[in-house]
Amino acid sequence: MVKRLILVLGDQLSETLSALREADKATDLIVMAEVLDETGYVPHHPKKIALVLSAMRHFAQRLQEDGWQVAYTRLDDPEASKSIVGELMRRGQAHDTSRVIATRPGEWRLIEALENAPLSVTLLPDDRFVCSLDEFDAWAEGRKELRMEWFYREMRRKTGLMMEGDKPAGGKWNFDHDNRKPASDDMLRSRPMRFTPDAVTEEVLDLVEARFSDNFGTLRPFHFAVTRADALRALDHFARHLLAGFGDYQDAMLENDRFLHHSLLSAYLNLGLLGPLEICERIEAEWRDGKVPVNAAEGYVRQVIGWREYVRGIYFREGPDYPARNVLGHSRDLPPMYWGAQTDMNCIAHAVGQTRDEAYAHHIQRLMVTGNFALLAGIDPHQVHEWYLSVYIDAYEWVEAPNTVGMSQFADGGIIASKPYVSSGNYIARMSDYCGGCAYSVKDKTGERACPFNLLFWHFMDRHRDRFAGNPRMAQMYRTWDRMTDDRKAAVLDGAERFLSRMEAGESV
Ligand code: FAD
Ligand code: DLZ
Ligand code: SF4
Repeated sequence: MVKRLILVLGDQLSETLSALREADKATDLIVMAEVLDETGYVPHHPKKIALVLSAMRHFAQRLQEDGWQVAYTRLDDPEASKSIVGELMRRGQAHDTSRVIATRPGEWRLIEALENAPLSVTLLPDDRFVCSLDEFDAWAEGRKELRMEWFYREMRRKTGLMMEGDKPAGGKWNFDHDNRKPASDDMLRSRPMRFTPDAVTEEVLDLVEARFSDNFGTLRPFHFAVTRADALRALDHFARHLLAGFGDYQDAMLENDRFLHHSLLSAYLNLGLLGPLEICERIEAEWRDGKVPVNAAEGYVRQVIGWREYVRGIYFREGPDYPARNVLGHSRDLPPMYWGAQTDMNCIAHAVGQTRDEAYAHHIQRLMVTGNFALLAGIDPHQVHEWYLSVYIDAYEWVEAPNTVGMSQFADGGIIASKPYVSSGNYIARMSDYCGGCAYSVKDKTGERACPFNLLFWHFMDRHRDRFAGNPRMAQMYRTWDRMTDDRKAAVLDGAERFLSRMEAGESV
């Protein structure tokens, strides 16, 4: 007889999951379900759906081999209902129980669905993070500003990572200043590790091809790891071959190198195949063994125990309305070029084209190309949020929404970012080789060929003057704007308006 149902969601594929630790192999039934509500709440990239479903199937197989009873629902099961709660009710009726143990999901939508289900659901904390939500709230309480840097230092002290006694390794908490080098094409640079799909993955790929071919994104070739063992291989490969250059080239972008020194581990971390501490311990070991410089190891550890934990704390602290925020009142529709339509902007074409092919773009592409453009052009941040949630292999709301709505679009009014991440084309020209092959000229500040980022940057600054003029970090920019002649200002603003009108009219820009 089954006593309780143990829910394991698609991004909870960790053997140490709190719900599994609570479960009893002899009497409890694990419920895992591929359901339409989860595959369809946004039009996920086909690679993302394939990754989640294949990793779920492999994880279920492993649990069964380990002696667990698992009720697994496949997407094409004719008996299946379309939601997680529907599947729990169906399994509960079949086994005459309404008791459910679950680890708290990473999205308010599902938390609310479980809390309101006509079942007796116990939600356990998701403790696959360095910082619990209570600990984050205690850190945040009473602070005027929730700056990541202060939070990150707490996490360094707490974990002892990259510490020498009570001092930060190398004498500085943050080596970001060293991490802004542009990269050049290097034929000898290693590539991220690729995995050949096994029979389980091939079956999932056929299913995704049959059902989700209308979604934006290329399904094959598919080379992601779908098991913990392979994810650990990917970590090892990154640590040995790519980590050393991570710091220096973290912000660089190249047309012909989509991955540079990035790890591509976010998908595995967010699914639960890898844990944040084991990754950081491995990274730290490379530095302690003298194999990588301190700026590389510190830079990497900061992203994982700093940014990743911090954005999660903000998402849950701010509540379910966070993804709907729009303090700048932006309302333009996301233009079709985000879904692959033709654009003359080479940087956007590359960032979007790579996103279509790989379900991946690195942080600076997300922040300073697609994110920067959306913010400058005044796109509705909710549409921007749904785009990021759809198209990236690692996108789950708890991590995507604070990055998009907060960091990238400033739609939360500055909880995450102390100033908006906006720049003219100069930044992209400095950090990438995109501008050389562009129909626009990054050197032109006005006129027909002027880079749209140059025009829109000042349009943004001008239209949000009331909000930002008092921000000391933006004062220099306003002084530059104020020094321009009225004619020049008018030429910039007219150029920006003409560009936005053409874009709104559906013209290719
Ligand atoms: P690397 O560059 O190798 O970085 C190492 C690890 O640090 C990543 O694997 C990731 O786990 C962590 N990390 C780095 N930056 C962040 C960050 N800002 N927030 C959280 N974790 C971070 N990351 C996601 O995991 N899911 C998302 O849906 C997501 N959406 C984003 C949307 C926008 C608009 C922006 C600007 C950033 C977003 N990020 C998101 C953060 C970051 O871009 C990705 O974590 C990173 O690009 C993943 O690639 P990687 O594993 O090669 O990372
Ligand atoms: C992303 C995703 C997808 C595509 N499909 C499933 C699924 O069929 N079943 C499931 O349990 N989880 C899936 N997921 C992950 C969930 O959407 C994720 O658990 C929530 O967004 C909370 O983070
Ligand atoms: Fe992008 Fe402007 Fe450079 Fe073209 S010129 S690639 S639009 S930054």
